[in-house]
Parts: sequence; structure tokens; C-alpha cells
Amino acid sequence: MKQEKCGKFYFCYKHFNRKKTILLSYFLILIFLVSCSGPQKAAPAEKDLIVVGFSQVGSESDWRNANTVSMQEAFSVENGYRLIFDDAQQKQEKQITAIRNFINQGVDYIVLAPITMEGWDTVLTEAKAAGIPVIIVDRMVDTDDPDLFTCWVGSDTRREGDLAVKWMEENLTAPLNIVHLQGNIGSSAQAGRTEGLEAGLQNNPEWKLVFQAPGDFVQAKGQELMEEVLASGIDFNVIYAENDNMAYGVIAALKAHDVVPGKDVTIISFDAAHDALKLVLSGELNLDVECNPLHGPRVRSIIEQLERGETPEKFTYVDEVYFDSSNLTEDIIASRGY
Ligand code: GZL
Repeated sequence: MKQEKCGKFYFCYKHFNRKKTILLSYFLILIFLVSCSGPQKAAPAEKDLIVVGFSQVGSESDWRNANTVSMQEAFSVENGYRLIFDDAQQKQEKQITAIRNFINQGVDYIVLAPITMEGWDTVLTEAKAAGIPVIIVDRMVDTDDPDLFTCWVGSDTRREGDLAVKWMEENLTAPLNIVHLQGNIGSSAQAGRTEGLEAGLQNNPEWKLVFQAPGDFVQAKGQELMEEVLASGIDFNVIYAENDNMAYGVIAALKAHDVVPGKDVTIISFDAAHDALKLVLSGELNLDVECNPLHGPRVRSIIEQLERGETPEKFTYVDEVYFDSSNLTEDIIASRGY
């Protein structure tokens, strides 16, 4: 068919049918998008990724969620890892199952955040037999064979308890009638903070423990226990909550009973999560002892040492401080990673 002139180019639409026009449009759009995407750093090939199986306690607290995010950010594909994440929903048996699954999948490393100290020897022996290094994060495991894990990274929770007691001795006027809300019984976090308070009770005759119960580091349990204390008529003037989320529950219960948190009663907490530090600034929380959850980079550094054939420190303790109205500012809160 004779081509009709149409300006400079011979373009006869009726011959260049609709389908080809659409395909050409898509092709041109694709070329444009690829050209705009800029240089792409090629993701490592799947076969070159270091595979890490991470068994996490659960998602019971701000601290735990910050810990999870820190690990997920550290063990990203861009960083050369494939993270297999398992949330045990606060059940040790789920953690044990997860570790066995990691072994069956032939992961390169296992990272365990153990809910309690006891009950790990059998499954850690299985991991050792499979030749898979295990790194423990956060809480401790209690084992007769220290070769069952390669390294541990976490906090000295007894020191955290001692810091809280020292602050109480320096800032509170006895007599103290203390309500004690504990974390997961049998976890090293609970054990350390409880031991610190118990030492304080031993050394201060005018301190009295008027209530003690486990709140499992969970906000709802903290509120429930505080409601129980308020209903009982127990006389108290200090609440020692072993984490921020239980302290949130305590504050909610106190407010519901027109008790002014941080003023009518002193509230001591642990973790120093963002929202809790805001409560220290507002005066509703009197002391928050830091427990840093940002273990991702620390564990990644250990694995990279192991990959280089080096021997990392067996135990790595995280430096921590405490916050009260005298040393906390909005800028400090804004500068923190959790
Ligand atoms: C502390 C960690 C505790 C936090 C809680 O090392 O194990 O578990 O203090 C968390 O907030 O639930």
C-alpha cells in the first residue's frame, strides 16, 4: 500500500496496528524505568548468602521488638545474609523445635535468645553434633558444658539491679514498702534484677517487700498485678518493675485509682525504651535502667570474625547506664536507637 506522506516521516498509522503501538510503548517505558533506576548494587547470589537461623523469645515488649528489628537489619540480604526468623511466642518448646528445624535446614549459624536459663543442653548438643555454631543473645543459658555455645552477647542484669538499688539508696527516704513485679521466672533478666533488689533488702533494714509476683515482662500482667495490689489495701510507696512494659501497666492502674505515678509512689523500671524515657521526662517514671537490645550489629560482628577463622570473645557485655529526671533530655531520647 502506497505510503502517504505525513510530514517528515512516513508513518502510516493504519499499517502500524494498535497492538504493535502498545508493545512499543511498554518497551519504551521499560527502557526509561531501567535507565532511571541508576546503578544497582547486585544482591549477592543466594548460594553465597550466610544463612542464620534466629530463635526469638516472642514479641512481649518494646525491648523485644527493638531486638528483633536490630537482628533483621543486621542479617539482611544486602549484608550477605539470609535470616530465618522464628518467634517462639514465649514458649521454650517452640524454641527447641525451631533450633531442630534450623539444624535440619543446615543453616550456617544458629542465634538463640533463650526465654529461660535451663533446658537447653539436649538441643544444643544436637547443634554441636551437626557442626553448627550457636550464638546466645540477651539472656543466659545455664549449661555444664560451655562448649555447647560459641559466644554470648547481652546485659549484666545483676548490675542493672544493683544500679537501681544504689539509686534508691541515694534518692529515696526510708521506710520503703516495695511492690516487686518480676519478669519471666527463670530468665537471667529476671534473676539478675531480682538478686539486685534482694541484696538491697538485705542491706537496708528499713526496706520491706510487701508484694512480689511474676508479670512475665508483659504490660497487661503488670496492670493486672497492680490492680490486685491496689484492691488488697497493701501499703506501698515504691514499685520495682523489672521492665518498661510492666511499668506501663502499673501506671495505667495507678491512674485509674487516682494515684499519681512518680509522685504519690516511686516507680523503678528497666530497659529504657523510647516511650518509657518519655515517662521519665514527664515525671511518671522515676528511674529507668538501660538494657540495650540492639544486638544485631554485635552478633553480625561475631559471625564475621568466625567467617575469618578468628576466635571472638566468649562473653560480650553491653555497657549500660540509667536515666532519671536529672540526666535525661529530649535530645538524648531522640538520639537513641530504640
Ligand atoms: C532483658 C530482656 C528482657 C527485657 C524485657 O535482657 O531479656 O526481656 O528487659 C524483655 O523487656 O521482654
